Amino acid sequence: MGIKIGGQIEKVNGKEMNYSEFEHRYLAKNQPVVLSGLMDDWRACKDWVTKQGQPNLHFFSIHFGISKAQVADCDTRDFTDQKRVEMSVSDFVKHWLENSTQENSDGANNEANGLSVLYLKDWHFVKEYPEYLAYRTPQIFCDDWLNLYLDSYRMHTDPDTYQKDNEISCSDYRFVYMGAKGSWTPLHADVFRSYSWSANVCGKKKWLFLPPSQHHLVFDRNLKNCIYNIFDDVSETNFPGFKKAIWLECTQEQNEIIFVPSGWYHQVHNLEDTISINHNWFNAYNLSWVWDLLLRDYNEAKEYIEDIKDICDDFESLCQRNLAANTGMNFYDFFTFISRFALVNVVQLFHLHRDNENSMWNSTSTAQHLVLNLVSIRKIAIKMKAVGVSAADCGFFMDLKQTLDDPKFLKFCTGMSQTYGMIHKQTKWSCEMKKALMADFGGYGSSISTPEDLVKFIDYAAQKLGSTCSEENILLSKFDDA
Ligand SMILES: O=C(O)CCC(=O)C(=O)O
Repeated sequence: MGIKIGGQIEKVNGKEMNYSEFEHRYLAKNQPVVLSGLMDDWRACKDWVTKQGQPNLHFFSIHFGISKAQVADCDTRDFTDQKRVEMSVSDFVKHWLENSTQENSDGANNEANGLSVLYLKDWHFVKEYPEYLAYRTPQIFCDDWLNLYLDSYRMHTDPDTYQKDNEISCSDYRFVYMGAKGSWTPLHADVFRSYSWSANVCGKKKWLFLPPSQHHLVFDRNLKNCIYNIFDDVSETNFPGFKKAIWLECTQEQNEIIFVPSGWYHQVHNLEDTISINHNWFNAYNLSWVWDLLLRDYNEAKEYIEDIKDICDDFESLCQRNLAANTGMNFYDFFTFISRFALVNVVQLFHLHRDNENSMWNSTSTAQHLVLNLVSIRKIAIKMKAVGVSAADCGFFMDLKQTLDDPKFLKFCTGMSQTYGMIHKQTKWSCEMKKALMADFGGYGSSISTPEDLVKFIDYAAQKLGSTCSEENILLSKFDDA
């Protein structure tokens, strides 16, 4: 039985789309879209593609051959994913070329010649080659809290389990994917329920999408196991809802970028030899989904080890450690993340206020964006408070003065300011702002270690800004709406 296709993903000219249009039509509505015209000046599109439009595999071997990356064997399942091994890029290219020579000479497909289809995935190319500048993230995808944060901080620091490997694998969520025709990615929703965008530098992909409202249809009765391959002969007994699922489909051509909304399940097939670049990210619009997922994973991790609770000295720490190992962050990491983001947004708002003499500063698109961010962080802090999260348990507290003095935080501020400067074409933050901010917050004696502290801090900042506005205080009124 085939799957039911309910429609195609919309395709639009990305050159005609500004940030605010993308935000309202796709980001806020969590809808997929394919965009053309956003890769015209990418170096990757020249260097990585031959004149005949094929992946320039020799270029990869010569320039990046020594890099190591994850390679999936598309013919071998390993739990919910494909079996993965680490391989050098040059060995991967060698395998690819051997495979294609064999196919050409005997006309046999890979199944017949016994060679696996390999798919190089999750290669942290930007981290490894920051000077090479293979591409520029399109402006509409720039409000990326995940990668911005990881440019200055680590998501999770656990001295017990710290490993060099971990450092690179959790360093960012900007990847290169390379695979021959026939390589594919099983059904999944993205890490942290993040958004992703994926750009086809070369080749063609087929995408199948299922909106979050239909998730339950690809899970078993206990909502534990998800279907691996929707084109398999899926058991109706195990997955009774599957036949009711209605999929959206898309064939993504070379030089097109697809926006994958938060929490949408998708399966992807390379219809030709393909190279793509993809980023995962989240921001104010899907932050609450990230928290919901973390909470669900925490409850699952806890349930899993419930029977050792009585003999365990510090059961809660163990749950948080398991959560970080399985999901990539735990409650404290996430709380640290949103606390630093709250401060960076407050810094930018105060800067905007001081930089703009006129009283209209608070109606600029930048101010509204920063307020939206703070409102969403505040909402999450309230949810975290209900669960009783306290980062003090893991030794984290954010002292305002110390944080503003920390070079990592200053790098974070600069990155944020550059990004928002680009999105809203606004002036950038300068380090001088730090002194001014200290004057504004000199009287704020408390540090932040609980969600309650964080809510108080955001409210304090809102009040302070509100007192400088002659008309209605936008910050406070947005919080009232929330
Ligand atoms: O291109 C692929 O094979 C998978 C990409 C993907 O799942 C994503 O970008 O979210």
